[in-house]
Amino acid sequence: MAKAKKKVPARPKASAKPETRSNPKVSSDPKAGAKPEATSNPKAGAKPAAAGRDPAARAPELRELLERYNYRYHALDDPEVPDAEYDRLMLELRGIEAEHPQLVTPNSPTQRVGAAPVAAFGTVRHRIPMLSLDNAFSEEEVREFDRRIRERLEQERPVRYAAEPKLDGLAFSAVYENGEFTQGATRGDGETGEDVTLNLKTIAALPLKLRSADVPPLLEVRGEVFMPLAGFERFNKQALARGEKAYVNPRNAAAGSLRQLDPRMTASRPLDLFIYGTGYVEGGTLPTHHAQTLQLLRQWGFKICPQSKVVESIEGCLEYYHEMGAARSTLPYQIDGVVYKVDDLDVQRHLGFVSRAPRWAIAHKFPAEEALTTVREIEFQVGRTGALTPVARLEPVFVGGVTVSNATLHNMDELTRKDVRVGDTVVIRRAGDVIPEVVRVLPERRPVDGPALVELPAKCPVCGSPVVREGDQAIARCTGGRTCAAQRKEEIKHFASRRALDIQGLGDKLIDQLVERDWVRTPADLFGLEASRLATLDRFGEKSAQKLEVAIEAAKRTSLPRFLYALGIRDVGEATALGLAQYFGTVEALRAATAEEVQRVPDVGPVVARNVAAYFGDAENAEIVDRLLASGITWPALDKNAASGELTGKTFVLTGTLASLTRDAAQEAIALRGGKVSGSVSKKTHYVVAGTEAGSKLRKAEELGVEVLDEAAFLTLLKQ
Ligand code: IWH
Repeated sequence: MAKAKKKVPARPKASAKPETRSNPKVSSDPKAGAKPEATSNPKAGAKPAAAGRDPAARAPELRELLERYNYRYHALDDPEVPDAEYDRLMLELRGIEAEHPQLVTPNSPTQRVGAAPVAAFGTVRHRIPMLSLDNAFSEEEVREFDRRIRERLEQERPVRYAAEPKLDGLAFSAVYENGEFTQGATRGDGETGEDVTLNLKTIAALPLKLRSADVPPLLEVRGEVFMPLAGFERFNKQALARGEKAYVNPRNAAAGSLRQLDPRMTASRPLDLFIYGTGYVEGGTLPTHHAQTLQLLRQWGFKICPQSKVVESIEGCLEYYHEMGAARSTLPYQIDGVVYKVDDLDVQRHLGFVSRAPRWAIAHKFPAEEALTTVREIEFQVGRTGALTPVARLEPVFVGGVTVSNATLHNMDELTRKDVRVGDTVVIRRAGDVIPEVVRVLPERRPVDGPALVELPAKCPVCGSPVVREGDQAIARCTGGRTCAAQRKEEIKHFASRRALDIQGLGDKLIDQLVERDWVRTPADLFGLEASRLATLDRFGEKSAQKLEVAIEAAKRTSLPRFLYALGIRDVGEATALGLAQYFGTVEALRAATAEEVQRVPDVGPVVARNVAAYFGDAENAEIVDRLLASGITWPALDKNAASGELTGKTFVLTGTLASLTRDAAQEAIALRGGKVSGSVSKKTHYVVAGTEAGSKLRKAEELGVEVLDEAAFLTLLKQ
């Protein structure tokens, strides 16, 4: 999975004005910063400027260092020196070049700042046309693609593919002559593109000089320029603040930024790029397979997408599609699908092209995440804590792979800001498993004489209790508490949910019925339900009733953190529940604690502490907790093994499948001992726990020399 990239929003130009500079996190990144040897390296030179040194000798030395650090930072994602050191060397080189203009070289790292504007772009004829890919929108289409290939090859055995994400950006070509970047172009119509050499030069991820003496004398690479999401959001915010227009999506932002006539404008945009292949090449020899070529390009200095991967068959492609689909929302950039390419380049050549697309590659698109529909109604939903959420009831629309008929409007402030009204045509977004939301209204499609904006109801639409909005908070709440059926239902849904008591088979519809019949008023009532009674529910047989009774019984064995989380105390999420459990060790100790005492728990602030104390201080809650405990809910005592914190400060990355425990259970076990689980492997990772079918994370761990634990070793570590 993708890492939450620490430097995605980076303004990597060392020349950039300070206010446009990167996320300050970057500079404080201990990975980059905690390397004292980097600054004591005599070559890197802790000395101020090159006083007394021969500038003609110092300049190339500085360029080499800067190129190397730039490569480590961008292409390898593994900075060697702190940003400040990089900046210092850049300033030194800039100083020398200002004093001795004859020493400036066209591809000096200082030359990325952006040249003078041009009147128009020249055109570049691509020596090999830049084609587009065929799209597949379903598994069947992908299997059909593979079947056609094997038919043409008269081959039964599976085809090996190179798979990679399809970035939502702009395709470009970059030509290197004798290892020096000489020309860059957009794809254009595929035959000719625009000469954007000076603009591409401002993108720090593009090497200006390749890091090997034996690159082909003429080498064209191709890739995608894109604007990472963090940079896109930041840029749009700044544009709006200046009274300028925001870009509608990262793709347009990348295209608009690369096609600026003033390269200094391009330089000021947070662009990034990946190289995904070669174009025209003269001299030298390249590997026989696509994935090998990418590895070589990375060694030469190019930035290759870290998610690219080789799979052994079309099944592997489909698995990759699902993996990337799941990772999509966590990636630092927008992707609209994945691409599969036959890995063997001879086979690619043999397969050739049909009209304008290769037979050996296909783009497998993700379902569109945005769609247009109309608002039928706007209603208010009441949540577990009484919060009223405005919800748009929609003309059903297929988006993000499912049919959506409701979308959240979050709260009154959002509703007012977006000005969503009944009858409006709206953009709906459903990204991954996130609740669908109304993104915006198309004002030009608003019906004349449509209704006014809905107002916050004064009374709860479910129970009629007064609705209050505390202070200037965005959230309005029903004051009914457990007298409100909606709050009762939601409390029980939360209690039974997967990350709480995880009562198998107790779904939302069933809970609605149980509450409506008043068989269940509070979570404690769940443990008095008998199969004979459950069997009389709508669409519920003897068998499912039996099963549910067993599941409810089984859910009594839990852990203290889960139990505390399940209670649904306001603002107590899983992390807080864990902290409370570790600090107090028993529910009795926690119940007896005052707000001041609760606040001593790490990361618990005064508001949460007050909520916790207030929860247990409430007579009805106290009775519920008593009844829950009396019904036999238990958890292993938090002895030394469980909450001893022996993994404090240790970071784990989980990859692959473990046979004896789920990912959640592994994560819980680590957290209970004070460790942390992270999504991506870096030098800071202490252990990578590798189950079966571990993929790129395992490779990365091996590359970085991070300790890898198999399942047995991991379990041993937990038992220590
Ligand atoms: C001040 N960066 O582009 C400043 N650490 O080796 C300078 C440089 C950078 C930032 C801020 C974010 C980014 C860092 C390195 C190399 C290239 C580069 C580095």
